[in-house]
Amino acid sequence: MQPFFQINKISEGKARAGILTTDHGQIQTPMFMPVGTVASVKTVHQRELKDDIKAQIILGNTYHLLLRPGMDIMTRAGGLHKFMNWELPILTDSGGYQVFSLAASRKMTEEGVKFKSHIDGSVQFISPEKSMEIQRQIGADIFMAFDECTPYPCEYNQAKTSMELTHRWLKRCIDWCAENPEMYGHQQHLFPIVQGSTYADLRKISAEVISESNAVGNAIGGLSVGEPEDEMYRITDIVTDVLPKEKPRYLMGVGTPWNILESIGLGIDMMDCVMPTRNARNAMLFTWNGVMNMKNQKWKDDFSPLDEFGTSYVDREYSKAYVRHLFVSKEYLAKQIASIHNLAFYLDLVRVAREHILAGDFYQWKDSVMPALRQRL
Ligand code: PRF
Repeated sequence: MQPFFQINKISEGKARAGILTTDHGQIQTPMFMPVGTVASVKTVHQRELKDDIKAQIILGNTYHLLLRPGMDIMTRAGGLHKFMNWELPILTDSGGYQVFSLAASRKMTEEGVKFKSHIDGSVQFISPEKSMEIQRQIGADIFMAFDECTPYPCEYNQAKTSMELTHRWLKRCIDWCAENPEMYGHQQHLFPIVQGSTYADLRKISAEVISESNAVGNAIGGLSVGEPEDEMYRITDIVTDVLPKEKPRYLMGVGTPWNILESIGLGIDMMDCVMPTRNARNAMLFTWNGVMNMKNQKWKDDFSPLDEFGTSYVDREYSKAYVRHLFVSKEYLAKQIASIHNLAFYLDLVRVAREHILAGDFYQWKDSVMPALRQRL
């Protein structure tokens, strides 16, 4: 039987290329995971995601799916794979992070988080056990422990108290999972989450506690929440030094194309972010040559392909002038084309990174492409 994670190559530094195996298929790492919060990657069809963008796994959110459509519909549909007709792997986030960023009001106790729905104001409650139950009902291949993500900046004592709560919640998550079987006949893998804000000692402790839980993969939370990029890299480096080398490491909610390459260089295998889709809807396109604002006047009569180095059909079939016109005219198609482009670019970015890890020249290659990626076009 295939192991859950197999490393093909560790480069001269910390970057690794591997293969993750789930019951819904394999994922080549390093991997970027498009975010499909409410059972939809905004503006992009499942068919395009799979065949054109070549996404190997997508993300769903416990918080959103609990509020709508709710777990009665979800379980009657037979889980999220069937509900949205996506037969490849799915990862779900546990809900806590979204409660803190979206709910109308919330109150946290040792037991869990009580909050008001941002949709209809109804009072809801998520505990570690409840989060596990919902994620079982969604049926994700990989699901996340229920954690608390500290804001930035965060006082040391608050970061420590919060991290300890996350560790106690992890134990409750593991206990619940041990007593409650999977629902749909495929395996579901729990990833615990390292917290500890920007404090090196807390991060080391958290990475040790999380490693001791002996999960098949581990995640790093609490980063990309407003801290300077150097801080994010410093903490990621500290944590990947502690987390077991033979298991996949998932950096949650990261990031820009350059964040992605730096994180891969620090030993990260999986990432997700709303940036490629959210920024696409705001006319921001990422390319190997830099960042384009498609509303800019300068594209008005530029009839060259949207992205001459892009891998998606939209890059070849539409011109910059046309896509600018669609944005200026507030056409839905603008958002769709831009989202397909950005996701295809992110997937291409990690695919090429993987090739360079395998070829043994990842760091040299990364340093050579970095300046162009960050450029404003
Ligand atoms: N925890 C969880 N989900 C997350 C985060 C976290 O800390 C982040 C932080 N960037 C994004 N998504 N559960």
